[in-house]
Amino acid sequence: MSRLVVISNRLADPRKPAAGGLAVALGEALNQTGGLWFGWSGNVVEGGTPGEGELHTRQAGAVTLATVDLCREDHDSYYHGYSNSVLWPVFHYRLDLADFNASYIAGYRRVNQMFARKLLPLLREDDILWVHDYHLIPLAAELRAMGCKQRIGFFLHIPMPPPLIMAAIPQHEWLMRSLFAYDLVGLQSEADVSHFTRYVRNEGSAEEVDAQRLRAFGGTVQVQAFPIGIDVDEFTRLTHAPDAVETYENMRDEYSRRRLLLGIDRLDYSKGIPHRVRAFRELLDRYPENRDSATLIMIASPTRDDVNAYADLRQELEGLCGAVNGDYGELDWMPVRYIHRMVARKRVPGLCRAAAVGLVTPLRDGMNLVAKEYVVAQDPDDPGVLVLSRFAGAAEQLKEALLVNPYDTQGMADSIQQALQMPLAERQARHQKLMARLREHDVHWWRKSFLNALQTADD
Ligand code: ADQ
Repeated sequence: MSRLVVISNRLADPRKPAAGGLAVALGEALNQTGGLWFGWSGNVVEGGTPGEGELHTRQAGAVTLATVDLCREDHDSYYHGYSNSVLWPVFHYRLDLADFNASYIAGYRRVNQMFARKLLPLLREDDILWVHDYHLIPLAAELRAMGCKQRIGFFLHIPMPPPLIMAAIPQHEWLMRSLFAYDLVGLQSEADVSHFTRYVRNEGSAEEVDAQRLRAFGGTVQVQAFPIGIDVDEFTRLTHAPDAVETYENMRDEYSRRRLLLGIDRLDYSKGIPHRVRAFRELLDRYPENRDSATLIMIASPTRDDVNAYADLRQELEGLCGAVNGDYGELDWMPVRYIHRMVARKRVPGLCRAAAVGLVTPLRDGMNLVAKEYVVAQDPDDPGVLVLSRFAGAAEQLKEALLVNPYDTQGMADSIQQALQMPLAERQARHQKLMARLREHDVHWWRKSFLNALQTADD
């Protein structure tokens, strides 16, 4: 069996459950093959030399973790700059929030080149490489330029935008051409695959070699959707573990007279959090029977606080929540509880299980794992209802959720009301179908199908 080498911007110790399902799933494959995980150490060195960074290696069981430091200039242009102020907003269709500062691209290229240079001597001839996410799009091209012949796959965790939106990035052609240095490009959904295909047909005069392979920009690449799943068994175990049960019971007792609606996200503008509060306000307005009862709990963890768009979002959200509480609240009922914090992973299933409605309403999302976690945490005998944005990648799979358009405040309020009123038999039937699909396409299925496709790509 080939050794697996995973490359991602950040690493997690796969032995620690707090690392989350993805790290554990990748860790499992890395463990089986005595693999290598490579990425940024998380250290930022003040005054260091651009394009240079110290390499650190350590063992985590059978897995070698190799990480590189970044100097301040590289960190600011590669990570904050090109990755999170150009690629993240544009790939989420937010051209209005993109900052096309011309200096960022040099840092992005420099760090990808440095990663390639540091990684190359660590590689063995029959390794198989799996690169993750938008920070590292040109990594394979850099490795190939240095003579790397191993199979390399890429998985994009965020959406692939439609061609005309992609074209707003000054370096769009270079980015897309870079993807042709991979043997396999994995995307989250069929919609993403169709955006990719349309782009290369229009801009790269692509020819279809077969159903999954495209020839363009002087290369051939296999492109497929691999919707990422969660570790259903592990999340079920977590749901029945003492911390989650305690959280569930506390919530149930504390809110015994209320119906709970829950949102858990990183506080990111792609997640549609203010839109959710507006729809909740509309619910209280249009369906007054929910007053003094429906309570929206929103847990939004801090993320990239030093980027302006995030500070604006926080302010907007605080204003909206305050206004709903001020206008509708009673002495003994606060309609919205907004908590700007991360909750411990082991408590997440308990929160999900206590909520009659799970609100997952991103404006755009590659997949959205919270939607899947909410479903798995439910009591099959009395499950809650998932209200899911049609713009989340997960909507392609989770058809039995109530699919909503987060821009349509009234429509979303109506769907939340439908969820709150849904009869038990319908909730059970929908939940069963959703669970069957989540089990079939869990994170292990995702990892295995990607790696099988990579192993056989181009044969
Ligand atoms: P994210 O944008 O981070 O991931 P998501 O898929 O929702 O989004 O995963 C978030 C994870 O963090 C979930 O496991 C969730 O439980 C946890 N989490 C989020 N907020 C939390 C909070 N406040 N407290 C505790 N835990 C919290 C990117 C893409 C997604 C894609 C994933 C995986 O943006 O579209 O689904 O990668 O590919």
